[in-house]
This record gives sequence, C-alpha cells and structure tokens, in this order.
Amino acid sequence: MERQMELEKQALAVTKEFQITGSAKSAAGYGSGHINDTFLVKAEKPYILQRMNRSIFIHPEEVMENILGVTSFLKEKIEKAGGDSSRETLNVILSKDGKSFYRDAAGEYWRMYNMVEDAVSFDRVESEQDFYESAVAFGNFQQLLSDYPAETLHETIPGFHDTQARYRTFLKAVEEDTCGRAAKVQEEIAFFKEREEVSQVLGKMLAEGKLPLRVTHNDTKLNNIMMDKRTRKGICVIDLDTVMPGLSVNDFGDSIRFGASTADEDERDLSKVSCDLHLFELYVKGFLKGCGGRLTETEIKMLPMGAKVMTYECGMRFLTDYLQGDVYFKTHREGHNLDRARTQMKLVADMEEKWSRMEQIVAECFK
Ligand code: ADP
Ligand code: GN1
Ligand code: MG
Repeated sequence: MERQMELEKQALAVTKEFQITGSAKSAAGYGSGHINDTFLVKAEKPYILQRMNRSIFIHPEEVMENILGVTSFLKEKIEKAGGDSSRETLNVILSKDGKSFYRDAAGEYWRMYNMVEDAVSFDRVESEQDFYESAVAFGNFQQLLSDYPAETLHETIPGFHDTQARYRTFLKAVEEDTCGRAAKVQEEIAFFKEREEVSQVLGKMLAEGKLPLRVTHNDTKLNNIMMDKRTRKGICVIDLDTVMPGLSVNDFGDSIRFGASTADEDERDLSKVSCDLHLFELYVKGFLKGCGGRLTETEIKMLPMGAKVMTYECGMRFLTDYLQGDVYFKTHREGHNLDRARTQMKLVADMEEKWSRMEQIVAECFK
C-alpha cells in the first residue's frame, strides 16, 4: 500500500516531463494489466501514464520505436477512412524533449498515452455482443497491419509465442526448483509434460511454411481493447508492447483463452471454469469478419488449435512463474500464479473434450 502511494507520487511528478495540456492534478493506479504499472492521470483531460516493466522489456526504446511506428501507420489509415484517430488508436504523448518516453534518474522508463475516453475495457465478458465486437476489432487490427513493414519491427520479447522454447524453460524451472515448490505441484507439472506435443504443432507448421508469419498483436486479451460505451464497438486496440511478427491463430487463440472462459483467469473454484462454445462461435464469426477474408484455409482450420496452444502456453507460463518465485506476472495473493495455471489447465482439458465440436463450429462458419 505504502509502496503504491509512493509510486503514485512519483508518477505525478513524472507527468511534468511530458507535453500534456495543463498540469496534472492526480495520478492513480489503474487497470488490471499483469505487466506494466499503469496510472490514470487527471489534468485538463485524462491521460494514461505507464512505468514500463524493465525486467521484461530489456530494450524499452525498441518497444517504443515499434509502438510509434505502428500507431503512426494506423493513424494514417484511420484518417484516410474518415475515422477519429484520437480515439481509434493509441496516441503517444511525447516527452518535453521530444522523445516517446522519459527515462528517470533511476533508469526507469515512463510513457504516456491519450486516454481513450467514453470507452471501457472488460476483465470478463459481460455481453455476448461485446465479445463479438472485440473479435471484429482484433481481426480488423490484423487486417490494418497486413501491409506494415514487418522487418522494421523489433522482437520486444524474444520467442514470445515460441511454445516449444516456453516448454524448455518450464522444464528448466522444474529441474532447478529454486523455491522448493515443485513437490507440491507434481500433478500440474505432469499435465504439461503429458501434452508436450501441443507445444510443437504450430511451430512446426510455421517452419514448414504451412502457416504465414503476419504482423500480429500477440496479447489479445479482452482487457486489451477499449469498447465504445455508446456504440459498443471495439474502438481501440491497446497494449501494443508485443506487436511483432506472429501467427494469426495465436491472436485468435489468446482471445478465446481469456474471453470464452466461463470464469475469471484466476478463479479458484475450478468447477466454474469451462470454454463456452457459444462464445467461441461468436468470436470465430467476428474474427473472420474483422480479418476481411485474408486468412488462408489452413489458418482458419487451425483456429481451434490456436485456442488450445495459447491456453496451454499461458498455463505453462503461469506455472513456470510460480516455480520461479513469481518474478514475471504481477501477483496479488499467495499462490496466485498457481491458481491461474490451474484455470488454464482446466480450459485445455475442457477443449480436449469439446474438440470435434470446436472444429465443426469453425467449419460451419467458414462455409
Ligand atoms: P499491461 O501491459 O500491464 O497489461 P496495459 O497497457 O494493458 O498494461 O494497460 C492496463 C489497463 O489500463 C488496460 O487493460 C486498460 O484497462 C487501461 N488502459 C491502458 N491504456 C489505456 C488508454 N490509452 N485508454 C484507456 N485505458 C487504458
Ligand atoms: C500478460 O500485459 P497483459 O496483462 O495484458 C502477458 C500475456 C499473458 C497475459 C495473461 C507481455 O498480458 O502474454 O497472456 O498476461 N503479457 C506479456 O493474462 O507477457
Ligand atoms: Mg494489458
């Protein structure tokens, strides 16, 4: 608590380093992201200030170079289409010396964005229609970036969705067992080991040229999109830290993992956790619409696999972090990462049971 208050004080002071209108009156912790420290800044208008996670983003300048590149590209497209680029993409607020970030004396990196106003982001699906609209918007995001020069993007987190590499890191964490937690979670460890082949499927297809590399978002959780309060459309895709070359099916899959679950990502009562096939179907329809016919037949066929792989990978990442002592994801209670890993395992098992139906749904939507 004290640490948070200290951080908010620091955040308020940092606002002076940015080109905002008027001066900031307050800076308060905001949102439920697992990675960066996010603050809502109240000045003449509201802004979002973030202290970037330095241990995860080793080269913050490169992250910001990606984000500036992508947001200016989007801005131009949105304006050409007659849209409102002040709301439909993140806008980076420059520092007083014209940079996309401010580096403080302690070496921390801060950045500021316009706050997307009259919009909300959800941690849980509240209405089916919202979920459908989020799918259209994430699909459309990928379509808008389909002619972005991929070679100019830095890989901000190397091997981010290299599930095979994630598997190796997991095995290493089990072996090292630095916190002495492995004995307690043998069942969970076995779950991921028994399904090792899940970690290989998409990487192999990419290597064989069966799936194309595209510019993707790579972190398509429902709370990484702002929904317009009035129109209920997905107005702005946010959290652009991991926009990099990647697989379309992973963007699809990560949204299913989070949004089509019947419970929160950290629900402890696993009887509440399952993959809602109605939401799955809505998301398939919305995503295909948003991608505007650009996905190949193989990509479409592999959408269910994207959902399973992303859920498996994320569960394994949570368990790895638990084994390593909760050093990556923000946690708010004892065993938080373990609880998260278990919901993902429950979802993977549920998808396995519902597999043929998932494939059938995709086939029917594609007809
Ligand atoms: P993290 O990487 O930690 O997930 P995000 O960039 O996703 O950080 O921000 C955390 C939360 O803050 C988002 O889920 C969203 O609710 C809110 N948020 C972030 N940027 C904006 C913005 N520009 N406008 C409005 N809300 C935002
Ligand atoms: C993180 O940043 P956030 O909270 O939107 C993570 C994702 C995970 C997700 C799990 C950069 O997303 O990869 O899927 O948590 N982002 C990063 O909820 O690691
Ligand atoms: Mg986020």
